[in-house]
Amino acid sequence: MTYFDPLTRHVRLTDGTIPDAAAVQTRRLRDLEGLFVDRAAERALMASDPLVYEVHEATDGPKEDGHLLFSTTVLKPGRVGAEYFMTKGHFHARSDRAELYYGLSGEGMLLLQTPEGRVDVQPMIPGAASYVPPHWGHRTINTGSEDFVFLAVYPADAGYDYGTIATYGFASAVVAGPDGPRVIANPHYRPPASGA
Ligand code: PAN
Ligand code: ZN
Repeated sequence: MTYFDPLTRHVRLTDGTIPDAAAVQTRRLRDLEGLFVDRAAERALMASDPLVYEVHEATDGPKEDGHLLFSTTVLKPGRVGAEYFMTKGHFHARSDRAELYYGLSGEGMLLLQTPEGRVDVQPMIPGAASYVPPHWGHRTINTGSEDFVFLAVYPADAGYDYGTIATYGFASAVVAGPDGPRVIANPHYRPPASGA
């Protein structure tokens, strides 16, 4: 038997960075093209192509059944039209793999959706531990004015299916309303013909 060595990573609570991160993924507006409700506002902002979020991957452990991976997401504050900055959102490639999110700083929302288009929204603040059950697509949204940072822990073989969200979208979007964040219907959402 070969044993994987235990390890510890420091997650900086001040900014969500992991000094010994195995990798840092950067997502700019260009990487989210076509996902925001207000396409004209999206095009206008594309010229400056702002940083939307970073993913700090703690380890590069084996992407195998039985292992866990963990990372932080640092989601910047900002809006495209009235809609808040958000992650691309995905289903897991192995869609029966669950995940845990833990809010570290800032405030946001976790938007979840079944393949048939049933939506759920979980508010996330520091200390909120939110469960993403198997088969739910998930996206996070920064509804505050500072970085929204959370820790994610997930099976190493979960993988990513971005294509389903890119094709159909989420049925809901989160926009700034007069009294704070509002969840609205996404006019671009295309329900899968028979449940993806
Ligand atoms: C998270 C996400 C991270 C970035 O680690 O990957 O928040 O979001 P996108 O992957 O949708 O760009 C996770 O859910 N991992 O499974
Ligand atoms: Zn995930």
